[in-house]
Amino acid sequence: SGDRANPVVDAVVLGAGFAGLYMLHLLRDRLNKNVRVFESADGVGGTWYWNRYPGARCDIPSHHYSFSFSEELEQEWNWSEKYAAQPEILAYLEFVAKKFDLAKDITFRTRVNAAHYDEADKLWIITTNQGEVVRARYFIPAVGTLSDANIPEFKGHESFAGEVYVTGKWPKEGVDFAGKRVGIIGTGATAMQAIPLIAEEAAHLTVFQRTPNYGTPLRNEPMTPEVDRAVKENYRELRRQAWESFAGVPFDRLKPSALADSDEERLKQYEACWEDGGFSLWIGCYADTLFDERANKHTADFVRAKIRARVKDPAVAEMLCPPESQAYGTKRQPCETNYFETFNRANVTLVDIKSHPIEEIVPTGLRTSNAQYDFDILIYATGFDAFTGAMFKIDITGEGGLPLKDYWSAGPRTLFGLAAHGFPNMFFITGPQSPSVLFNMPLGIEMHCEWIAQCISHMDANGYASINADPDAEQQWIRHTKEMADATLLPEATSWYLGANIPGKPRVFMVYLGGGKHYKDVISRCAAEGYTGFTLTPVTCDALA
Ligand code: NA7
Repeated sequence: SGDRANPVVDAVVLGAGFAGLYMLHLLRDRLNKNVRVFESADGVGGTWYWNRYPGARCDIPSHHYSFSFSEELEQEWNWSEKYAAQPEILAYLEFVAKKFDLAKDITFRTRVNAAHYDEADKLWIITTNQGEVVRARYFIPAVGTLSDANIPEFKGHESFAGEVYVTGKWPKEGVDFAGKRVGIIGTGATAMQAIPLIAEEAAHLTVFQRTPNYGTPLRNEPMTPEVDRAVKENYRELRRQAWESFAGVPFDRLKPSALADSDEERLKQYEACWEDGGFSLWIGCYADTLFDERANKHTADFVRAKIRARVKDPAVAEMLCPPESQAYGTKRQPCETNYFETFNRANVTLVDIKSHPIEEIVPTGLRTSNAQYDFDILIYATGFDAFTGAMFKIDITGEGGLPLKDYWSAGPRTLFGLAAHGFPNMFFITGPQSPSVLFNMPLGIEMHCEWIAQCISHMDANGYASINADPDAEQQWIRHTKEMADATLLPEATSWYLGANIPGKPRVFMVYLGGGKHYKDVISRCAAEGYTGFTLTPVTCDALA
């Protein structure tokens, strides 16, 4: 059993983003627990610490994309734009950390290398890269769902002589593009935010596109005092509406079916959602968009027509239009500002690397199968090893020394996305098989942190030492998650929801698609019924053993 000389705490939390910060606050300030948080960065913020690339901002209105647990916080903080940019969201999280005095329990610049469950003591033994060992009753890796950057290892990738940047690890001091030739690989949600701004600064920008995307306008605008006041006077009702909605953000135009409307009515509805911006067309337009191929095709045609109208060169417009074989919105809907117009600029070139793949990175740029492109700066906007990437970077072992990586070798296995069988007292936040990234993140994080805190307080009150997910319940949840996904068009896309962006990753749809409201009911009922689907082991068993 573990080294008894090492200090024991109630909980170790990894990460100081939205999730880690709130988990610390709940456990320490509501349950009076002794908590250690480890964070690899030198400050709080998580996603919003690392993603400092130009144009980074949230795609859900900030009034919704924020903590709801403190009315005082809601009233105190003022958003300057409808959709806040990265510096403002980071400042908000720094404000939260200060307001709730969180930093004093966070060890920065420290990465956890290993977390091993010690069955005899029912403790997690956690080892950091600074050589510290901490024993903890509970282990909560709040390491983020999209935090492990995917950097494809093209042949010769280390040979590039210029500057190299990764959007998800952007330097604090920023990047000066003035007078530079820039190459960017990727055209996902991140690239669509960054490309228009980089194009304005750089001498030349070459965009390497493998798959075109159905981007739609974000329509960001400055926050007016009137809107801010109206929200703050009505915040509880707005949050209630958010919880009633599918994805944790309310849309008031949603109609049941695109197929029930006439062509004229449908176009009117699409135009209205297009004008609303954000995710309105994706999840706030017709409820069958992501369920019915015919309904989906109507939206896809609408967006393609918009792209053609915005891009002057018809050949470039066609390259930017996703083909009919690619359903609309089955990959994450990117929200953009002047993305398509950017390709009308004389200093921007679009290169199709589906037809002519990148063969090699060379000191002066890169070579595709039919041409060479030279630049001074290379940017990888190539996404993340989502859901499991960051977790697998840590050597996590459960009962019997089983590595999490092995237990999940064919895809994540969880009960409610909150826990995995054989890994007692370990909890995930917005983990795989929960609504996760298809739900308003701060609210989803609050839901999970509150469930975990309630569970721990239940265990304390009833004298339990450990909680473990039952294999049967877990299997049932995996099956249910798959059924919910299979009812939609989403598993057909080669998306990171499915792990399809990472070579060799098992293709399993990793998000629970039953909707946030239903999901919350399910996990609340589980708690109310004394944690059905979990085995709780009393403290007394330890003493007898
Ligand atoms: P995404 O959506 O995964 O986009 C990554 C982009 O990089 C996408 O266009 C990919 O093309 C491209 N990519 C990835 N690997 C390669 C290789 N090997 N060669 C060429 N092109 C490649 O990541 P984002 O960061 O944009 O967005 C992630 C989420 O973060 C976002 O949805 C928000 O929720 C926040 P592909 O489409 O795979 O052909």
